[in-house]
Amino acid sequence: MSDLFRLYSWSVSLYSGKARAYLIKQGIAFEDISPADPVFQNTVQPALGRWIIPVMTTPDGEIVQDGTDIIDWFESRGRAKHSAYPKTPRHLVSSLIMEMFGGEGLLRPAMHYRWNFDEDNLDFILQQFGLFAMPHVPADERRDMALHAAGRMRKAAVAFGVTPEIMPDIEAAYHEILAEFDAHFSAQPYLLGGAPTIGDYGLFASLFAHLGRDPHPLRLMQQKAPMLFRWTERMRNPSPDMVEFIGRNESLMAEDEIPDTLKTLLRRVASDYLPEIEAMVDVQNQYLQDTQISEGDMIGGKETTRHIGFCDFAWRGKTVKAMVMPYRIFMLQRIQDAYDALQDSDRDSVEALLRETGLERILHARSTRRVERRDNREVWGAKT
Ligand SMILES: N[C@@H](CCC(=O)N[C@@H](CS)C(=O)NCC(=O)O)C(=O)O
Repeated sequence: MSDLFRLYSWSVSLYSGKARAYLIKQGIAFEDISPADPVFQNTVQPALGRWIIPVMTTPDGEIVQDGTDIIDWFESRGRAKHSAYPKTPRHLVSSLIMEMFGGEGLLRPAMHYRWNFDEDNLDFILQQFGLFAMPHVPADERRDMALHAAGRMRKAAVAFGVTPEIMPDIEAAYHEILAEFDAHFSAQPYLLGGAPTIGDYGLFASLFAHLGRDPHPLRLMQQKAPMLFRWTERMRNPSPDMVEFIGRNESLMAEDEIPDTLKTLLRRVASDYLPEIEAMVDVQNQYLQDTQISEGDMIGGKETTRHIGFCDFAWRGKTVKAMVMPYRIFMLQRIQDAYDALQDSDRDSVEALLRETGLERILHARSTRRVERRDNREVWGAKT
């Protein structure tokens, strides 16, 4: 048994980046292991009932799947150097909103810029998929197998709503998003000042493995948003890496301040992800009404089913169709739970921020049943 934490992950994997950045920034000793390792195949995967990364195993042999659960494993044991969860109300809620946006709301640009620019990306992606998935197979035999995995992911991109009709909008919106992040990271090293919080880790999911690492979007980011690119470097560096912010210390902004550049990013969540959240909640609530469910039932009936249907929503004057994944409601609940736990005066200050940024409805889009994670799986919780 290893005395280190082991992170089963790949550099090409979106959600792995979130967990890895946390381990790096917290100075936790760990080793990256490929899920092609026999221990993963023989022990970890059977325990989880599905092939999924990232997975962490602890020195005691505990298995923890999910980027957020890996982070919370350390947080709940008081083992974080800089807790990912801010102590003040607006910081906490806005950081959780950006966690959700990074992991779920930016999936369309992430998938589009990975899978629809073959001329720039495909050779690299297939080489990398082959390298990480099949390190034991000779390099010249990996490409065909990698093509098979690529075919699955292209289908997933469509299920996330990346269709030819809306590709021009995905690109136009992403160019705006790049400018907004660049403005923020020109003024702040991290989302809330001098240290990363849960929002930084969530954003790092899509903004690194896909949008900050695949050749086409990497070049775009370097050209259009060099300070965002710098943040992707900073998030992989064990040091605070704030060389351009002379004199900045490692604390969050004082007095629960939300700078204008972050308000702009919150407005972006309101325009680009809130319509989808509301549509997902509606479809999920209808599903819950139509389906016999008991508390503790596994969502989708088995580990490998992660969606319960499709939703339609309006975005930039078009209709987008996307999968409804209860995990996304789990991320939404984290925001709502944080708000619900606040005292009245703190709720007022959060509500004022959400009103100002067009996000107040995020508190009202609620599932009629909780989505919980138990034993590394998503299950239905209690009625709300
Ligand atoms: N909610 C999970 C999502 C993990 C996830 O979707 N991982 C992808 C790789 S980035 C995966 O393993 N997909 C399995 C598959 O494609 O079959 C987390 O945050 O860890």
